Amino acid sequence: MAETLRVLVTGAAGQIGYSLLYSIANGDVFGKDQPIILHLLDITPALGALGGVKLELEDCSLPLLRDVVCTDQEAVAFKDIDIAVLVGAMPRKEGMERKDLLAANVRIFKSQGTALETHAKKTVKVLVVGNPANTNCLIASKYAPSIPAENFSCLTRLDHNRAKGQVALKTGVTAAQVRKVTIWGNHSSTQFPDLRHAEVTLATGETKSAYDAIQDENWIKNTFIPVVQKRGAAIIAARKLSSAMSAAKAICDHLRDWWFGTPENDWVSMGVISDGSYGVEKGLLYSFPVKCSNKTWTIVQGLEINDWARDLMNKTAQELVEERNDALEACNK
Ligand code: NAX
Repeated sequence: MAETLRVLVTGAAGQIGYSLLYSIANGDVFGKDQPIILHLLDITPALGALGGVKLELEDCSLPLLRDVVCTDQEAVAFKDIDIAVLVGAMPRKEGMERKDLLAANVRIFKSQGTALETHAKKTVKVLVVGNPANTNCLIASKYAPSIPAENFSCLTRLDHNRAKGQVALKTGVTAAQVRKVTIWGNHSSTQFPDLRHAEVTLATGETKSAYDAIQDENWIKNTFIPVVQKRGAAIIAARKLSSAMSAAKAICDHLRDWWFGTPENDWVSMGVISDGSYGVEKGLLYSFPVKCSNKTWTIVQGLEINDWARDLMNKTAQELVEERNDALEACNK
């Protein structure tokens, strides 16, 4: 059996935490022979609910789960962890602007970046989910300078999965038959869900480009893109709560692919530190198409970018530059 992994989930008493913890503890993410110790962090008023989550985890009778540490102390939560899933944040409510969220969350991620630096293993892999995810991730990384920036990523896999789901519905196939979709940029409504390199294997067994399979460029530009961009808001409007089940599934997909690698003929979207690829400012935390192997991601290179795509990629980059600048200003206050 492998050495026990210490996996931290913050905001563990929240709705994403509730949907996520079973899958991690059940071996659905790091493998069925990987023992796990869960570190669950939440704020003090949520400790009662968190205790209830621990009781339920015990009642799941999971063979891989070795211990569950519940705490409101970062020093305990971040101690010797191998994986950090930073979910805890103030969630976006109906009508709330992302900017309102920024200042409140910068404080949280500055503190948690510092806790990573001080207490976590230097090999820790960090996935930031709490919004604004890209910028929170950048801030956490900034305050953990001895941990490689490549060990930080933010979740755009939910957007990626949403894009696959929409194409699958449109073309009458399953999501598994849709490959190579890309989410560029920010996990926000400026993101660019890109089908220009995507492929669909039709029911006949024939593989076509997504554009040829869909045969409706107008739908791609005027329905598909806004639907994916605004899906989070549509779910809040319908549920009066933000996505949780699909978010938890996307977190598992992101972590599993980072850990075990992406399939040969596909890629995934992850928010990662830009190395300047595709003209995206170096150091920006931007969602790219990536392939993973040996627990390392690499940005897919050589995709053709036309003027239309460039414009959309720049727009979302610009929003990230503004968020970053506002966040850095808030850090110094
Ligand atoms: P909930 O409000 O249900 O849960 C958040 C939990 O975080 C609460 O238990 C709260 O007490 C805790 N928390 C707050 N501050 C904390 C801190 N400083 N340390 C530890 N815990 C803290 O929200 P939920 O629906 O679970 O969403 C969590 C976050 O995920 C939100 O920021 C949300 O916007 C974000 N999302 C990000 C997505 C992505 O794709 N990147 C998609 C889903 C989701 O909307």
